[in-house]
Amino acid sequence: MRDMKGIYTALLTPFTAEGKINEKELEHLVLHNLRLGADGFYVCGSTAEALMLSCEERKQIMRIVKDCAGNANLIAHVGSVNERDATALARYAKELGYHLVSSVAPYYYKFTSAEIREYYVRLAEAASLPMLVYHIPAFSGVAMGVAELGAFLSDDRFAGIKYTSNDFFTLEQCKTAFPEKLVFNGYDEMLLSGLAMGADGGIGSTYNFMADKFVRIRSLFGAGRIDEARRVQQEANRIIAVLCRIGVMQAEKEVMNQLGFDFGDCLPPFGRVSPEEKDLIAREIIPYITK
Ligand code: MN9
Repeated sequence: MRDMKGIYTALLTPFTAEGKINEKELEHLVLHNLRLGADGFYVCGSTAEALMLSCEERKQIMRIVKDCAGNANLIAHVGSVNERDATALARYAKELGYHLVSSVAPYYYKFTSAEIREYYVRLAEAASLPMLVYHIPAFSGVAMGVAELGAFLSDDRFAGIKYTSNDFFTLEQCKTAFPEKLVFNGYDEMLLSGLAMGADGGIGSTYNFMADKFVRIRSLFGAGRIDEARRVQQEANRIIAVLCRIGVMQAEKEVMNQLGFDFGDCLPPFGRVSPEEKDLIAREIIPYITK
């Protein structure tokens, strides 16, 4: 079985001025992240604005990344409250040769636990790929505890969880009960905490431009050099605190633009970054990033 542990960049989506996916810049981003040491890519997740894209656009992104990612580990987020789209995307991920599929829980309508479970099982079966449950209660509004997450982990069709929550007790309980399953930490600012409680790696949006810091945190942690790992986490967190003040995804795109990429803006209804915020990024973030 392929080793899927590690540091995964949740890729941003660069757009042209006309609002089309900028293929060239997406390739550039993937290659840049391979240079920074990322082990793999989480494709079409929240960070990619995927829930605001059409099925065709999501397929286009999946294709571009597959074509330039070499031997990196690839996870396709296929989730949608439109299960027919999610199913088509899951099949497409398999066809392209992705290693895992992932999905946010179906949201908005307050589906029951049984409905959510059946959604996941149908998707995993449609893809014939192991499923990584994307647990992000703050965004999805779907709360899942040890019982619900454990029900997935005990099933062979499920590879593990992308765990975007700061409830590290639940993370630990899941990993301890199912040590052979993958658990990825989802909040970049708490990677070290997640690793300490048993996570196998992380998937994050700020990795787009500082994957090297997270690779370093993971390897220092693995070597038992906790004080040094914490210092790198502190460096990353100084940057993340600024992103949070501005709006994480809009600010991340501006960081890419200031690094010389051409990422455009987030899609509306996301707002634009103001001139003052651009200055803040230039002063407080850019000097601390590997070019
Ligand atoms: O999944 C990302 N989550 C969201 C990962 O974007 C909702 C994180 O990388 C956060 O953006 C990051 C900043 O809070 O930790």
